[in-house]
Amino acid sequence: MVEIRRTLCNRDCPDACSIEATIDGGRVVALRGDKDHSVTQGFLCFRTNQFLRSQYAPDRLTTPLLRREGRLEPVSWDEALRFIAERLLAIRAESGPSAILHYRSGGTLGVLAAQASDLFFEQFGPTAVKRGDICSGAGEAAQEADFGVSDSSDLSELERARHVILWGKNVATSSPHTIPVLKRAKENGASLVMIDCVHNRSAELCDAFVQPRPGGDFSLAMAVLQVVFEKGWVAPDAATYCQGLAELRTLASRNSLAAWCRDADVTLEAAVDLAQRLHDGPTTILVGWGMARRTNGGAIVRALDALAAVTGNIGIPGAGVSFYFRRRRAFGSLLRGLAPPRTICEPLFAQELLAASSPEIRAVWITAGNPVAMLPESGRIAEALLSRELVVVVDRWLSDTASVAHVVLPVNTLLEADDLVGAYGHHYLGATLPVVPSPDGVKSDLEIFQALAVHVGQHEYPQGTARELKERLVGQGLRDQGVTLATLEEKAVRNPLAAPVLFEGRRFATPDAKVHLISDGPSDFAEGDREFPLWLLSLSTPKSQSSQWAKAPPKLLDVTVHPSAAVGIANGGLGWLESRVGRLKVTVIHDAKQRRDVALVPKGGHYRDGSAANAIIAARLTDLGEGGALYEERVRLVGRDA
Ligand SMILES: Nc1nc2c(c(=O)[nH]1)N[C@H]1C(S)=C(S)[C@@H](COP(=O)(O)OP(=O)(O)OC[C@H]3O[C@@H](n4cnc5c(=O)[nH]c(N)nc54)[C@H](O)[C@@H]3O)O[C@H]1N2
Ligand SMILES: Nc1nc2c(c(=O)[nH]1)N[C@H]1C(S)=C(S)[C@@H](COP(=O)(O)OP(=O)(O)OC[C@H]3O[C@@H](n4cnc5c(=O)[nH]c(N)nc54)[C@H](O)[C@@H]3O)O[C@H]1N2
Ligand SMILES: [Mo]
Repeated sequence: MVEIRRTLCNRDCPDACSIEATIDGGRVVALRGDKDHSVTQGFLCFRTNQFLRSQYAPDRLTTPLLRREGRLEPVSWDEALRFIAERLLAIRAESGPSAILHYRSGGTLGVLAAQASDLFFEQFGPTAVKRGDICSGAGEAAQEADFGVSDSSDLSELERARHVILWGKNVATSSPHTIPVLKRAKENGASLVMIDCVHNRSAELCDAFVQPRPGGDFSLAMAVLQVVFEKGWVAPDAATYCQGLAELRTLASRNSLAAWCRDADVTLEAAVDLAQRLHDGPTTILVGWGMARRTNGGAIVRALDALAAVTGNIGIPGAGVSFYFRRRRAFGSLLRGLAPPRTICEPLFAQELLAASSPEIRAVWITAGNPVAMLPESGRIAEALLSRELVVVVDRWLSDTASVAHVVLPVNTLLEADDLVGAYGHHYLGATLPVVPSPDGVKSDLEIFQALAVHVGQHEYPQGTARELKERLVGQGLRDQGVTLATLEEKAVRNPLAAPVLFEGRRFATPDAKVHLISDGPSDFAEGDREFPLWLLSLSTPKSQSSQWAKAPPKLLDVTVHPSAAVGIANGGLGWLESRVGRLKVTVIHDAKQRRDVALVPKGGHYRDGSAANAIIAARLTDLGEGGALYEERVRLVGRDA
């Protein structure tokens, strides 16, 4: 019998789509976007359209693996869990819980899966956990400093904008469900501008395109601010809701307009044009996550916040500066919130893990993440993990990280998840419901910890069903608004706790309710690097979700450069991409629309294939929020025979 079942996508993506799965004879045979979900609008992205390949991949793990004499071999759950329990208990007894690190990343945005894992390690210790955020650390910290909170108005508010600026944000790849909203905004008369150091497919949607140098956005924003101040385009009441206006003006006057523009590598006209747009009417700046992954990423986002605030583009319909949607705040917590005894900075994972002493970190539990491929200095991460006594990885496939584990535990997929999700690109919340049961031998994150809790004698760990725990996670705030678990299971619901227009009345979440404008910034202009002249940008590709590829990942990394930066290597030819950290063999693609100082590669290549960009990227921090400055590496191309 053919049946349609609905669930939400739990991938690390802003869109959190509602999926309609067609089930035939107990097997999912087709996936489609839900027409009734106001953001999904009946279509799915390429990688989720292709997800059945992963769901039914021949190499999907359906039994725990245990390393014996160097090789990972299938074992029973009982044996795997007994092995883990014995070691975790011994390590805790001998060295204390800070010798155990729990690392969780974004494999699922399910609130229950995340808390099931966090709760186990809070109760078991609390143990060491990660600190900072490889993905969005700088941007979130920037917005928290400025506004007290990082959140957004409704996505549909874009339809009321006069101008929308995609600032370092590639909606065509990373949040395709924003595109229909942008198209409606255009129909309503809005103009779209893209500011990106890369020419990408989102440019096709836009009326204007500015292509600054990587990281030149701070200087560009200062140039625009200078124009705004000089033309008297500061909102008349800005002083009533902004703190630090005079200091901001001094900062923007630190250099001449020409000098700021030269550093950003944009024309003066481009800066004036942006200032005019911000003055012209409600303008929303959509700030991409990628742009903040640089050493001055926090200052850049703070400068964009300031631009929006002083021009009055905040707290009114159609305006704002959107970086993130607070996807978790409607949900409750199963945790007590105990402080961890130790933290390991995520972007500096290898170096902090290796340096930790008294006690050393002896065991690492990795869930919903593939740090060997996705964190910088892949080689050192593999080395750091290989030198631990116990590494457990919970995943559905043998990722680069699972390959170096002592134990691998097979977990369910997004089509089998029983959870709750919010989105970081809109305000809809909903429940995921298994459209098919997990294959025999596979457990959910919750079931894994429930079983392990029994083995280690952690009696306080909740042993109820997923549904019972989901009931607990639907917070009182939601229930007061009439939203229950049953409502969320029925269909995705707009979070009633989120205001349609953020900061309406221009009251902010800072202690004095004002915007705290940036008053200082990076003082150095970018310097060229003669030896390594290209900035390496490792960017999202439609073909994968980070290291999870819809089809087999490329064995050789494709690097896209301007023809004049190809050092004589023909289009389609082979070469080496070298950084100060290492080198990778690559296929060179020419693209005359790109800047001459960038090298573009897809993120998420596999370390074991020699296609992980992170193998040649050094671990560096952003200026704020302990984010990863992943896009700061300088590289060079060299010919094949070099
Ligand atoms: N298909 C697909 N979609 C994804 C993902 C995926 O792996 N694949 N990943 C998901 C994840 S984890 C996240 S965090 C989100 C966001 O995913 P991100 O990959 O962060 O995407 P964007 O926000 O579009 O930001 C990237 C854009 O910033 C630009 N950029 C980089 N540096 C600079 C700069 O210095 N200046 C300017 N002006 N632009 C710059 C890049 O050229 C690019 O267009 O998307 C999610 N969506
Ligand atoms: N060079 C470079 N590096 C980057 C980036 C970049 O742009 N350039 N982007 C960064 C960004 S934005 C991010 S968010 C990180 C992402 O880094 P990761 O979160 O490590 O990314 P994934 O490769 O998607 O790894 C998630 C893993 O979780 C597994 N998984 C899926 N569902 C479940 C589940 O229900 N339970 C469990 N336990 N596991 C599950 C998947 O199979 C996958 O192996 O990478 C960062 N790294
Ligand atoms: Mo991310």
